[in-house]
Amino acid sequence: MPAESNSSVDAIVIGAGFGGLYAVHKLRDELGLTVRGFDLAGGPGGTWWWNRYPGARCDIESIHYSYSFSDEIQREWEWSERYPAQPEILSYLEFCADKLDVRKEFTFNKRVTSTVWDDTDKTWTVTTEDGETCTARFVIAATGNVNIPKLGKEFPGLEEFAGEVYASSRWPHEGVDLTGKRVGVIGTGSTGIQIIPVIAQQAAHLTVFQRTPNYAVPLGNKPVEPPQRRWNAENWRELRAHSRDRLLGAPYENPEPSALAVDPDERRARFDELWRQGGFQFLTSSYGDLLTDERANDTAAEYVRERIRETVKDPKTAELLCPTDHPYGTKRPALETDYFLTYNRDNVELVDVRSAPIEQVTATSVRTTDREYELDVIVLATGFDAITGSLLNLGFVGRDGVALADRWADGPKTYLGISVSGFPNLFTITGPQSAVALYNNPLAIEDHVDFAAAAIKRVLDSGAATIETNEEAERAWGKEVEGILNRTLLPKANSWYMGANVPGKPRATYVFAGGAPLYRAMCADVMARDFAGFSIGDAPAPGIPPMVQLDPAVAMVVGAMLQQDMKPLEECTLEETREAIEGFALLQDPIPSSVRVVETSYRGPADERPARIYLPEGAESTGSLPVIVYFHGGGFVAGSIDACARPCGNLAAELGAIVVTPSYRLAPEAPFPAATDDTYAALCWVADTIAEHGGDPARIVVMGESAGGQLAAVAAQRARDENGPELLAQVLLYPTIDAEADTASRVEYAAGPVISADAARGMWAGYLGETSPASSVLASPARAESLAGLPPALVVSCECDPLRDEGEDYGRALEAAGVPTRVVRLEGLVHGVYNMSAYVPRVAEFNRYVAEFLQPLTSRTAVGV
Ligand code: N01
Repeated sequence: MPAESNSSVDAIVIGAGFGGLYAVHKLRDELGLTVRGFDLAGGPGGTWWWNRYPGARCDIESIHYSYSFSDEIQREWEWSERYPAQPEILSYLEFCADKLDVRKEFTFNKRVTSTVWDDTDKTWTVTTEDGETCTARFVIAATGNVNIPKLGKEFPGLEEFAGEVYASSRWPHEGVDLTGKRVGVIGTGSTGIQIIPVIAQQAAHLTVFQRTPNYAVPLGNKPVEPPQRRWNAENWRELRAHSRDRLLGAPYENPEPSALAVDPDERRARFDELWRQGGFQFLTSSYGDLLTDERANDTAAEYVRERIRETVKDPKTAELLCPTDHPYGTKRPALETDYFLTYNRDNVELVDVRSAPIEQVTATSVRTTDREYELDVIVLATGFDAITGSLLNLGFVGRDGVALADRWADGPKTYLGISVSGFPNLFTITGPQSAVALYNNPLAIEDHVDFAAAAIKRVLDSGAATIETNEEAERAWGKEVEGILNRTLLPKANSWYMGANVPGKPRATYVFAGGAPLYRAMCADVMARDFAGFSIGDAPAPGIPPMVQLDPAVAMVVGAMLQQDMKPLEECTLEETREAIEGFALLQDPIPSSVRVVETSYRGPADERPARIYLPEGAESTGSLPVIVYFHGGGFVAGSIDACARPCGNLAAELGAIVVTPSYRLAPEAPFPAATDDTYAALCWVADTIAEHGGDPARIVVMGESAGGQLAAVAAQRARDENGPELLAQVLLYPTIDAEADTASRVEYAAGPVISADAARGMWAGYLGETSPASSVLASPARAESLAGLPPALVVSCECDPLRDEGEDYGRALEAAGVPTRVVRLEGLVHGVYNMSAYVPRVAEFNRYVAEFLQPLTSRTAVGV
């Protein structure tokens, strides 16, 4: 299409890389919109059009680093190498552009200089450097994250240099002959690590100016042989299955949980194996705590350093190449081919510009504070004004004349990394605060374009003119993303992830570090709730969805669960459910060594049942300690005294109380009312015998978690009604109270996370069987004739829990009946979280509330009031 100087279309797409090409196809061919595209490059390819430096290559396997949306493209394109080089990726994108027939919508060699919103017409106007304008209702900014190069502004005198200066990302298309030349490369990031070995082979002499040494793991590149190519073409579906369910968006094997949980020999063998294999798997498939635990990270960091020392002959150079100032993986992990070996060449010299910084470039040299290096060529591999740079370069001015540069003066503010309040109908593909840095880009891009297209369709179908997020959603997202980032070690590096590589750029939250599956689940939750957090036209935005409200530590646990291919509980068999509930033990802090554990048993109505007593330090000698009888959760069909051992041990230590956990018969083998009969019998047994262990039978508290909370509530009622033990209090942690509860939280959090409303219903059905009445007070204690005279109650609920409201309602009903009651809701937490203490620091709040609640009760009784 010939470019018109003033045109109007439905949507403008800026950028013709993976994002822009797919966006034009999607909007034009699936939504039927008119679309124009602009790109400063001379053709399609995005970053792969610009980055033509020697050695430029992708470090995610070709089969994974490619589009997944088109069967035809997948079948027809054959990759020649495990990791594709730049020319091959560029050819691939040109092939895709032709296949999709999208080139004709793009105007190339066009620099967009401003993108301005008109709130009267509800349109954007894009203006290019040569004065052309184009208006459209929607703009898709698909400008990538690393395309505004720093270009040496930090080196005084660079413009005076009489030799040649090349920026890696602006490499001349015709190539550069460096034969016989003295070349200096500044920068040892991913680009430097690729370009240095190639230049070293050509140049007479190569000086590498290194400010920060970088970890690099072997790439392990090799050709894809013809039989494999044929197999790939036929089996790409299998090859790509699970990609989106893994941290990086590539189907790499899941890691072992912790580098610290295995012995050093086993760990070394694992690192050796992954080192030999090459690729990102060294990070993603070794140990799951490398990016969250510094001690775990040290094991990998030290391994890499050892390999550097082994490879580089000169010990001084080797030491200079060993990174020590940041944990492994906290800068974008680099992958190398002969990088460290290159320093064994006679024509290569490494200069440490951390200890002696570059102070001046002269006509013939680079001068550091301690020496001058004569050069013919300077190569800048110094990185980019990443993530926000390319967007700010488009001159965005939104509603009320507010410039994006001003809104983001302190760092980016976005919702999902795809939308900005005050900038309606704008979608930033893999924008700031999206999963950009840790998500295989072609797939991340497809997800974002699909999201944008769905949002546009929603607007068009509604007849409204705009879709726009708001500041509340941005704040919630910013808090979530920052919280997740701070749970990782990434802030420990001065990287482009942190905005720390460009002088003057604010250090802020630029990346979503929770990985692809969590990010996708959050976006899916937004979509499933009719674009929650977005206003469509003048309609008020639906509230922030649960996944975006999660406590960041919980979000990380949920993200890890999503990577395990775990079935939702409602789809599990009984055995799978039981296995899943026992698995929570992996998420718990160990029992403090001060707590003594006594294995015992009690006589239940049907059989002799195991029980466990946790004695805090000095219990037997002190005598007369308060006693907590704790019933485990598990939906009446799962759970055990093993699964709750660690929380109970900690409870005993933190409260200085004796904790007793009786086992009880599980449904469906032993249906209702077996569990309540057992637990009530256990309570009576404790009252009769606990004095032998130093417990005070006059100060017994019943407590339970989830279904155990229901059993505790029922036990309290039975103790009242059947002349049972006098209880000091009842503590109900997010209890399920009524099989047939019809509450708002069962609707709002119907899909969980962690437990869904359907899973809860399934467990109740398993407990009650076909015939038992849900209305029996032994099943639904809220239906008791009277709640008066029950022991004081503490109900702790979790905000993002389908069962939240029934527990809170029960608490309010107790209070109305005159029972001293406290109801506490923990924001951002989920069902089952009491069992995640090793990963969720806020679990400590539960025991703090319990201690606070029980303290006056226990001390009053102790003094005989
Ligand atoms: O840029 P970088 P990059 N004085 O910012 C140094 C993608 N990519 O182009 O660490 C002296 O990582 C700087 O030193 P320091 C990939 O996402 C992918 O290498 O700031 N030195 C650092 O060593 C990657 O992360 C692929 O102390 C200065 C280097 O320059 C992203 O692009 C290949 C300096 C910059 O490293 C960017 O990588 C290539 C100064 N004033 C790139 N300023 C693959 O797919 C900067 N440096 C394989």
